[in-house]
Amino acid sequence: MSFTVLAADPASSARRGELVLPHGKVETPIFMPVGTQGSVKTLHPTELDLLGAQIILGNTYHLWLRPGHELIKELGGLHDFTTWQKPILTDSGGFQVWSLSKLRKITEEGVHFQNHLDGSKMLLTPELSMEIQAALGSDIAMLFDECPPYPCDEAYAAKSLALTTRWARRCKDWITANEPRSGTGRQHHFGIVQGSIYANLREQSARELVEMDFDGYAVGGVSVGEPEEEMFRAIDNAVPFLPQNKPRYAMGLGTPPQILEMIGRGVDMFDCVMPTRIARHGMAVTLDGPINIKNLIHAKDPRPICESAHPHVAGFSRAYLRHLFRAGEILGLRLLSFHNLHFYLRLVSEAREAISAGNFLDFKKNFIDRYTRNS
Ligand code: PRF
Repeated sequence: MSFTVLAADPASSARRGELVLPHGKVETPIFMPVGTQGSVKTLHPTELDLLGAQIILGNTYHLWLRPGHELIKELGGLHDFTTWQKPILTDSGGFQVWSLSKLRKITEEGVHFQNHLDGSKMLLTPELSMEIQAALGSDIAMLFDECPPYPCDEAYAAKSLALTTRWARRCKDWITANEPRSGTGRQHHFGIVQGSIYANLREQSARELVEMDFDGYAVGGVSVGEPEEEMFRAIDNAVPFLPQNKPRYAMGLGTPPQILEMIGRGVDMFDCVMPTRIARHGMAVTLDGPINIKNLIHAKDPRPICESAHPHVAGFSRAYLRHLFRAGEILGLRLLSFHNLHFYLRLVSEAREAISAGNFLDFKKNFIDRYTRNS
């Protein structure tokens, strides 16, 4: 078994675990920094190590279009290409086609779209997505799914889910035919539960994927514009039908409080562009909630960005960080990206400790109370 539950919180569904992958172990709950193009924006891989990042995310869609999975494979796979030698998870591409390219069309075969780089017509299928991810050599490859929009009526959600399930079957067939390796050294594959806001569809999706037997299960189609309660409900409607002994991953979330809420609901893995994206706009997460470092109130502030900041950032005053942003200095983007990722990685690390200590719900409440006090 690649996944072991090491401790379970008696008062919630939170659990602490360990996932063994070809490029190393991952402690869960874990946050995965996003490196869409094979780079976590502005950061050096040694800095990711320094932050304690254990696994990062890459995107099939972007790396397929540029520089191409064959070139990456020729140069030793995504790990050697980027020099990041710890685990990598790749998303399957369908979701990114949907959010980035124009003129998209879904058929039984796959997703037809116009390449956003050169305008050419392309087709991404379940089999091709698996082939690209195998060539990239990621530790975890995601199945090819359709993420329905929000809002979405039940008839559309059911039709979309039926297609996602047929695509999952095609992915499974491709894996069975093409992945001869076994054990923890092989590429792992995660199914993606869809079904929008409909409890019956979420249950059906989870059951069908579990029946096909994957290494882990993600909940997709969340954080697509729905109210937060709907997002929590979607997780609650899927998790009870997922096996205890496999990792669970909520795709594309969230704020620090949302991540703790999800951990309390039994989710083990997270990814989100938010910490690095907002950093480039001068936003920093702190124990007292998010702040905009460009704001005038920080102009003469000698304090560090956050009392929990990493030593590499804690020595800089808020006034200096504000100056860097106002002067357009790249160091500002780098320092806030580093800080925000440190904040997220520290959050999940503290959550793991709290689960082991049996006080996860207290930890969650104290964190969220302080984080949201000023909002
Ligand atoms: N499917 C895939 N990737 C995703 C999502 C999804 O539903 C989401 C939704 N939050 C983010 N990334 N394949």
